[in-house]
Amino acid sequence: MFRCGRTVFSLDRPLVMGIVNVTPDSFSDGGRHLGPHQAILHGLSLVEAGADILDIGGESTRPGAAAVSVQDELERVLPVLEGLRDCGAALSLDTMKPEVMRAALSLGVDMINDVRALQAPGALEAVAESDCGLCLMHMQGVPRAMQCQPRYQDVVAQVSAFLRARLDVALRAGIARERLVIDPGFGFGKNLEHNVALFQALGQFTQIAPTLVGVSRKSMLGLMTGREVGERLAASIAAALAAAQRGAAILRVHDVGETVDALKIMAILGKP
Ligand code: 7PM
Repeated sequence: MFRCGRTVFSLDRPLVMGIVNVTPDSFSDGGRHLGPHQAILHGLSLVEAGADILDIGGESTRPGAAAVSVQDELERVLPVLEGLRDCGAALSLDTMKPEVMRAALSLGVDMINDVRALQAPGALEAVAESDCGLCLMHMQGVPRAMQCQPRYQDVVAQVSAFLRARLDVALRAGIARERLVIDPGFGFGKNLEHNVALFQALGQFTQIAPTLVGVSRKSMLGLMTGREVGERLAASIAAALAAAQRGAAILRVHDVGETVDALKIMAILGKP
């Protein structure tokens, strides 16, 4: 079960989280969703396509990205949250800033997706009093430099130890277990070998907590297929299905309609 603000998901099938970028520098969308109006329309189209959750991000966490101020992030994101509040999907906000979390929660956001796993001072306190769902993600380093020389002794052991520790901290802060999902953070301070090892170990992560997987259009798929970012749809669908087969609870994707169709086929034809 996943308690996520206004919605309680049973997790009897993988949920599809559609990505709504409000950043002008988003690599995957080439800035197409610049501005609240465009982002709202895009979000509505993803709901129409079958998204269970919309993940709205106003601060780019991409490798090499520059930091965004609290004020800029709020200006980008709040109008989009307001415009999508009653869209029919749960609303997630992709942020690492406690001030942004608080403002979004007071607007009724259902979930906080934090690539820093609530390590920012004040982040735990900002979410503890609410009933929002939370995604705790692993990242090595900071977005600006994380892809420089990622190194691990044992990537699966280290990432799972980190996520267990953050889960414990959240539980001790009074956050109910049913509100928490974990995420190995594909591409966040990991090379291809690390990403593949983590993916193949998804079964271990799902034993810790419901697991979110975000690999849509990522460079790991580019490295495996030789495709540029605009040509990674088939690879993204295949990766989403592989994640679902390994027990992922939530699939974070750009191409919602295609992923929903693929999951429908797998639910019937892929039965053991
Ligand atoms: C450039 C590189 C732009 C990477 C955007 C990205 C995840 C996430 C992102 C993820 C969770 C993207 C990423 N990825 N949040 N936010 N898990 N929880 O492809 O894998 O959208 S940003």
